[in-house]
This record gives sequence, C-alpha cells and structure tokens, in this order.
Amino acid sequence: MNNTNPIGKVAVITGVNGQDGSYLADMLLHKGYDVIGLKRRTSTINTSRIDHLYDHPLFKLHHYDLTDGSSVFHILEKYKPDEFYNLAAQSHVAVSFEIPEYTSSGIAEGTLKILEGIRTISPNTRFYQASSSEMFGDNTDHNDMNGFNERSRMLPVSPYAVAKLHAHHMTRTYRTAYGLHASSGILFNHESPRRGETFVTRKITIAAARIKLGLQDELRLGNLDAKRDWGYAGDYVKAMWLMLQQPHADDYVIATQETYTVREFLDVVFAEAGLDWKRYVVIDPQYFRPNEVPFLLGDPSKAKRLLGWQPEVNMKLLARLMYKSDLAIQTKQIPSETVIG
Ligand code: NAP
Ligand code: F7E
Repeated sequence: MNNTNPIGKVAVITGVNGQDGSYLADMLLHKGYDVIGLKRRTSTINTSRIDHLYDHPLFKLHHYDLTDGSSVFHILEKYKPDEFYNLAAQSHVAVSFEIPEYTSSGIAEGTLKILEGIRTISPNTRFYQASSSEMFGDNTDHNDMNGFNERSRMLPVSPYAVAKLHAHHMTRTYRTAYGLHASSGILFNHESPRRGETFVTRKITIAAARIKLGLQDELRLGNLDAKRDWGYAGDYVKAMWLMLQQPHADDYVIATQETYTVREFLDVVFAEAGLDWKRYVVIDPQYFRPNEVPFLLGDPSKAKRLLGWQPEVNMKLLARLMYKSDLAIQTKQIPSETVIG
C-alpha cells in the first residue's frame, strides 16, 4: 500500500485514540505495519494519546463511527486490510446504565456491521474483537479456582457486558459459519498511564498525586470491596496481535491471575505517596452501580500455552508506575498528552 512499508501489511484499528488503540498503534508501527486508525468525530480534539504518531509515514487517520456501517464498508473497500482490530466502544460500565441503548447498539450492532463488511468485502482480513471479563458478570457461585477461563459460565450484569457478550458470540458465529479468521480476546481489566481518568485506577493515581502536592484534599469513591484482576495495557496489546498471527482463530482469556480489591489498590498507591488514604477517601453513593461484578480473576493458561503470552507487569508495579506518571504530570502541570509511557 505504501512504498515505505517494510513488511507490506495493513492493519485497521477502531478506537485508535483510546488507551489500547494507542498502544496497539505504537506496537504495529514499530513492527512496520501500515496502520489505519479510525476515530469518531468529536467537537473538541481528543487525540492526545496518538499525537506523537501524526507525522509517522505509516500512520493514517480516518473518521468512523461504530453506529455507521457505511464508514467501515468504505475503509474495507479502500484498504482490504490484513488485520482489523475492533477496539472502539462506550467502555465505561457505570455509564452503560445511563446510556444503555447507545452502548448496546455501538458494541453489539457495531461489531456485527464490521463482521458483515469483512465477510462480504474482504474475507481474508483477520479480525480481533475486544471482549471483556465483564461478560463473566456475577459468576461467583461457580468455583473456577484458578480463575475464569474460556469455558466458564458468563452471566453479564450490565448493559455494557450484555452487549459485549452479543459481540463475542457474533464473532464466534462468523468464525464457525463463514470460516472467517475472527478471534476474541477476553481481556481482564488493564490500565496504564494512558488510562481514562474516570476508571478507578487512574482516578486514584491522579488524586493521590494531587493530594501529595496539596492540590486536592479528598477523593470520592464507590465500592471499595470489588476485586479485579488488573494488568498493564502494554502487555495486553501484544496478546491481541499474537491472536491474529495464529493459523486458526480462537478465543483467549488474557489476565494476570492475581486479584485485588479497590482498597488494596488504594493501599499501594497511597503508600507510594507516603500518605494514609483513609484520611482522604469519602464514600459517595453516586459511584455505586445498580449492579456490580464483585469478583474477577482470570486464568490465562490457554494464552500462555498456545500464544506464548505472559504478563510482565503486576498490579503493584502498575499502580506505582501510574502514580509516578501522574505525579510528574501534576508537578510540572504538563498536559497529560506529553506522557506516552
Ligand atoms: P477507551 O480508552 O475507552 O477507548 C475506547 C475508544 O472507542 C475511544 O477511542 C473512543 O472514542 C472510541 N469510541 C467510543 N464510542 C465510539 C463510537 N460510537 N464510534 C467510534 N469510536 C467510538 O477503551 P480501552 O480501555 O482502550 O478499551 C479498548 C476496548 O477494549 C474497548 O472495546 C473496551 O470495551 C474493551 N475492553 C477494555 C478493557 C480494559 O480494562 N481497558 C478490558 C476488556 C475490554 P472517544 O475517545 O471519542 O470516546
Ligand atoms: O471500576 C469500583 C467499581 O470503572 C472498577 C472497563 O475497562 O474493565 C473496566 O470496567 C471497580 C468497580 O472498571 C469507583 O464499582 C469504586 O467495581 O475502573 P472501573 P470496570 O467497571 O471493572 C472491564 C474489564 C471493561 O471491559 C471495561 O471496559 O472499581 N469503583 N469507586 C469505582 N469505579 C469507578 N469508575 N469510579 C469510582 O469512583
């Protein structure tokens, strides 16, 4: 496609300006792919995570929306990509209770539009679907001692998770019915210095940094008892790519196999800051959800065995590196877009 493309491969990424999209774009460009990044139009510029890629000769940005099938069809016609990573979503679980129809149509029907486009326009394109551990839902009565795996029961408890389960099954259906190379990564929570500011980990690391600097004196949170299997986004995008390099498409759990409460995440971050979080955290009912996933622990044995993938960053290291990044941002009062780690 591009004369300067050293490996002759083209990848499309929806949601390229999101946390995962930006790490995946960095990685694929580094490997020599032409990367076609798709983003939706917004009234203010929100490309801070990918601004460093603008002048990259292998990177192109196009407008797209999950709810607009024509935009994805044009992209498939134009590029007939080797790989297509579907990362776009209204990805906030609590927000999905407030805007359930939009969340659902974007994730469920939006994914179907892409699969139909690939089937009819570019059937050799390999497809990655961003499935989620939220799909396991309230599954705690099941004794998956080593964590949830690809065969564990799925009982979603939010509009977001129900929509993700729809997209997950649709991906499998297009794989089995039409032979598409369509894989789902069932990714457990993954975070980074580029994590959106309203997810709990980043909310905590920003607040701790600001409290340390005297810029803030309280942190309002909801349920501190929820347990999550938190990994590092930079590790997880490697797994996405590995899935599309396999001879056959499949579904894989990607997780660290360690689980911690929100309270334990607070412990690590505030200890790093030399502060006692109990002096600053206020429990605020507005951050509780109508329904909650109480416990998540993933068993990534299949990905380890078949993809040779394993996480390199655990929760404690992750929490510290996110805090240090936010302390640097808040100390220098530099815009967060300058932090690309
Ligand atoms: P993120 O930071 O919230 O990024 C989501 C991206 O989707 C953003 O670029 C966003 O654009 C875009 N988007 C939202 N609605 C759209 C629409 N209608 N049309 C086109 N683009 C739209 O999410 P992430 O953490 O990178 O996660 C990537 C994917 O993995 C998501 O599908 C998420 O649901 C899934 N996932 C995430 C995790 C996790 O822990 N991070 C775990 C499992 C699965 P704007 O910037 O304009 O909003
Ligand atoms: O909440 C609790 C909250 O919003 C984690 C998304 O990437 O991972 C993410 O979904 C926990 C929950 O992530 C606050 O109730 C307490 O138990 O950071 P979160 P999430 O809901 O787990 C999955 C795998 C995805 O697929 C999603 O796209 O923290 N919590 N107090 C809070 N959460 C938030 N956001 N804000 C609080 O104040």
